[in-house]
Amino acid sequence: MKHIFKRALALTMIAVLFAVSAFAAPTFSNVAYDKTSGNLTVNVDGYTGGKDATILVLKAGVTPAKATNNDIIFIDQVTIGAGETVADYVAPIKVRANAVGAAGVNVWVGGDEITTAVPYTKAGETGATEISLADDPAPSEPTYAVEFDKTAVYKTLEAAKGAVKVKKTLDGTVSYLTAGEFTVTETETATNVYTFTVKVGDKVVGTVEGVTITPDVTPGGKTGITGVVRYRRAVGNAYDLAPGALVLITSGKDIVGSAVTGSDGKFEIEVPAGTYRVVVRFALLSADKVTNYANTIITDVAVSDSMVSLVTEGREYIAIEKRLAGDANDDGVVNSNDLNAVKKAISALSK
Ligand SMILES: [Ca+2]
Repeated sequence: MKHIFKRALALTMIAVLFAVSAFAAPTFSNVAYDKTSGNLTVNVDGYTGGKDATILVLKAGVTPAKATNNDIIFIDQVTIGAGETVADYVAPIKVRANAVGAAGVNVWVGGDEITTAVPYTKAGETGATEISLADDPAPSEPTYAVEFDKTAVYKTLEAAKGAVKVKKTLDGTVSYLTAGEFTVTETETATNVYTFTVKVGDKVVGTVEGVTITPDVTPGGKTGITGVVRYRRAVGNAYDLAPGALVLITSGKDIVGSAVTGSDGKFEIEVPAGTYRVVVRFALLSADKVTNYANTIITDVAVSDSMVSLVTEGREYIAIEKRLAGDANDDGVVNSNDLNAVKKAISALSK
């Protein structure tokens, strides 16, 4: 049979419930308090079927022998079913605990097989374990500190952003966040100078001002075309440095840049980003002759954010080829245009 004791009767019942002779004490298999529902779940195992089992929930620190009416939060008795060994309780203790001002409770069990009330003791503890009814304390808020070495040289923005560290301090424990645990966004305040904003989630945890990037190629610096010009020797397939070659950079019909190669065959012409045609003209000079070479024309040369080192396809320099017999218009190829040019010249002469 099951008894639900009114508190008015409880005090007198306690003495009775816990005063019977018994066998080996059953053990707690589960004690759990759900703060949301206010229910305390208690499962006790090891009873004998047909015996009565009792639960007593008291204000923390109070023993059954010393309990007063206001110390009793919950009391119940169940009869263990035939062949069963378990007593299960769900005790709605929240309202009563609030009413008597209990911030925590102890759970005691008794019954036919327990001579003296047995408290619930958490593994590893001694005595009655208090079950706190209070809400969990608010978790400690970590603090963050952004660290960045401004004395180091950063060649790229990404390298600088990757050097940002975020130190986390939580309850006195210091650790560093991993790269995925924070974000770094940048604002460019001057050329190659940035302010970093560091966030953990949506929260700004720090900024770093005056982050300077020192790239190998200075953005905003020179853009254009550079190269070394070589001409094919009269005999064989070797190419010699071509000094005094005229290099023209054209955009459409306009010449946008020009240079003459030095004795090392090099030239460097600054032009803004764009796509260009490069025309290289060369004449080999000796003490008593001038030998014209064919024009080298390289089209669709793209310049974006740096100096483009221009070469003839398959070579490490710009090749100047011999002038072809029959190349009347000096464009490096012999075709019907040359024939027409010659015809036109002859025609003009004959008039
Ligand atoms: Ca031609």
